[in-house]
Amino acid sequence: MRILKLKQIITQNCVQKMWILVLTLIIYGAAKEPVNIIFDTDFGPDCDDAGALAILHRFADLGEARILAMAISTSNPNGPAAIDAVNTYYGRPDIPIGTMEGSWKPDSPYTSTLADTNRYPSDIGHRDNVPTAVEVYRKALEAAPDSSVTFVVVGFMYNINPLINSEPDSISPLTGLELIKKKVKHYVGMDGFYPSGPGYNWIRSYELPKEFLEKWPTETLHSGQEIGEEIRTGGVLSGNDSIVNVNPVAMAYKIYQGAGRDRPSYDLTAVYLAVRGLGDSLWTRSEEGCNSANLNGENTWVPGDCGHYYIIRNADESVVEDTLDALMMQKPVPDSLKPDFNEVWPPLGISNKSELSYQAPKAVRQGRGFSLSLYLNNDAPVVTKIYTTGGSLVQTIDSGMQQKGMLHVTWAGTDSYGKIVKPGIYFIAFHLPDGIHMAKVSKLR
Ligand SMILES: [Ca+2]
Ligand SMILES: [Ca+2]
Repeated sequence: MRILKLKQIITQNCVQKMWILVLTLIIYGAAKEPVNIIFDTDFGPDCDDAGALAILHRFADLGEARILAMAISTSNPNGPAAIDAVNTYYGRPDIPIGTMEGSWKPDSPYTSTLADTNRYPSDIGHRDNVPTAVEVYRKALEAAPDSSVTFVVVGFMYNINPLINSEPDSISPLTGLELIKKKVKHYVGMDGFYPSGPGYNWIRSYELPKEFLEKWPTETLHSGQEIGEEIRTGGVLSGNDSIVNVNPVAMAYKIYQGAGRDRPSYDLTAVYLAVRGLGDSLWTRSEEGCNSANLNGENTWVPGDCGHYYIIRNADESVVEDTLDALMMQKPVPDSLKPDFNEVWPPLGISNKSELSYQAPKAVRQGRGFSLSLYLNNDAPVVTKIYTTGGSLVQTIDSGMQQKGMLHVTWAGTDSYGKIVKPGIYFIAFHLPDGIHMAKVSKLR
């Protein structure tokens, strides 16, 4: 997947009018139903949580994820505000944020800088202003469609066990465990060490992982400490001061690890897997097993029928690093071009093309329409369909069988009756054998 923002401002004094066109093109590799995400993070003791949050927003910008809520599993007084600063940077300032109850690891080298509103906008302030994680999660689960939520946990277990054990309240007549059974589809954790050993997040959660593994009712996927350790990312983001000055994630990496220096990608892998799953060739998973933990938080995985799986890396580490860095490096998509999940979408296929195998398309203004160039990795029949934002089909262009290489598709900016369409946003869907690749074109007058 790749984003290409192409801003062409073309001023033309001609007989009729002056046109200024701003074209923004987003190519999606995976135009499928977005994954509903609840993100639980210890944001502060390491900077990879910030990188993971950046990737989550990037997936939301691509229409692959819908972020329901998040909470912090430490008592860091600036933690919620630092998270809000990242959410605000990405244009999602109102995502509900909760905090753990009690006291645990209140310090961080970077959260006070991110929470400084003179540097990065946010509107939360001290952690005393935010609700508990349990309240935020119960509300988010209650509002979500049944069996639709993926829980991503990349920190300690100080919010998850309290959620499991929560009692019915004014938010829901269900217990926490009943709510999870009803609403959660999947659990992805960056937690232990696989197949067995001590993983930092779990040994610092002491007795809680044991209870969690005994009670949690859905299938679980575990990205162990050994997975993220080998994958180093973030340096490309923090090495550029013009990025650091506006992007709080880049600042977190700069303060924590030093400008231009990579950090292991523990939490990034969990977010990546939660949204994209195992569809691409980067990872595979273990056979089904039973994961258990002792009272020190050390886990042991053995083959069995408990629905617990752990991750095994398939691709070379440099491929995974480039994929994650590419996601982190993308700028936020402007509000006007964010995916609108209320839109009626045409049925879309699924593509699992990797981020890097896809070559960026080009768009150039041509008369009142557009010439779109797309690189084909193989010979393929190509049908291009243009939709309104409401999902109505505007025009179908059948290009027939095309040879491998650069393909040029011209859309004259007309509907199927030859009538010029109004300025506005249009979706262009390239139907290829490996899926449907979406482009979004914005034409402003
Ligand atoms: Ca906010
Ligand atoms: Ca973490």
